[in-house]
Amino acid sequence: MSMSNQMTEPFHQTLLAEAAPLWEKMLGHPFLSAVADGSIADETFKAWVVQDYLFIREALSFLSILHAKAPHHLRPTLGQTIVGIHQELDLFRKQAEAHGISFEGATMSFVCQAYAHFLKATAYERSFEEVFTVIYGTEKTYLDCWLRVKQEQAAPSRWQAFIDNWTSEAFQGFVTWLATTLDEIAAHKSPHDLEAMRDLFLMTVRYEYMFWEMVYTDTGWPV
Ligand code: MP5
Repeated sequence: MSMSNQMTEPFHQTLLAEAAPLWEKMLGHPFLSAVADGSIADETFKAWVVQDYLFIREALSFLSILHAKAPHHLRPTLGQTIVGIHQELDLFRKQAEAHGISFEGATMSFVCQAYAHFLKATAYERSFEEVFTVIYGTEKTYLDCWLRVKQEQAAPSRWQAFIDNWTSEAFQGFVTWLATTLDEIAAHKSPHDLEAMRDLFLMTVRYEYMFWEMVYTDTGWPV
C-alpha cells in the first residue's frame, strides 16, 4: 500500500481514507439506525449495555499501559482518560439500575473478549505510537457512530444518556486532540512504522463493526 502522501496529508486523514469502505459499513450498521429511529429491541440494546460495560472495564488496563508508555507531556491528558472511564462505568451502573439491567454474572461474548484481548495484547507488546493509534481508532469510531445516531434521531431516545455521552463537545474535543497528537507522533515515524500503525487501525475498525454485529445478532459464543 502507498504511504506516498504522508508528507502532505495529516496521518489521521490517511488512516480515515484507508478505512473509508469499512467506516461506511460500520456507520450503516442496522443497530445504529434502529437506535436512531427508536425501533431497537430493548433486549438488544441491553445486551450492548452489558457487553460495553464489560469491555470498558477491561479497557482500563489498556489505557493504564498506554499511560505508562507515554512521553511525559502527553500523560496529563491520557491520565484524565482513566478518570473518564471510571465516570463512564458509573454512568453505565446508573443507567443499568434505571433500566433494570444486571451485570451480575455477565460474561464477555466471543467478540467482546477478542476485542478486549486485542487491546491488551497491543498495549503490552506494541510501541507507544502503535497503541496510541488504536486508542484513536476506538474513540473516533465511537464518536462517528453515535454522531450518526444523533443526526438521524427524530425524537429523544430512552437511551439518550449513552447517545449524549459520546457526542458531547468535550468528547469531540478529546477525539480532535487524539487526531492532532497522532499526526505529530506520526511525523517522526518511518514508513515501516506507519504501516504497522495503519494495520492496527484497520483491525480496530473491524472489531468495532463486529461489536455492533455481535450485539445485533445476539452472538454470545457460537459454540
Ligand atoms: C468505545 C466503547 C469507546 N465504549 N466501546 C467500544 C466497543 N468501542 C469503543 O471508548 P470509551 O472509552 O468508552 O470512550
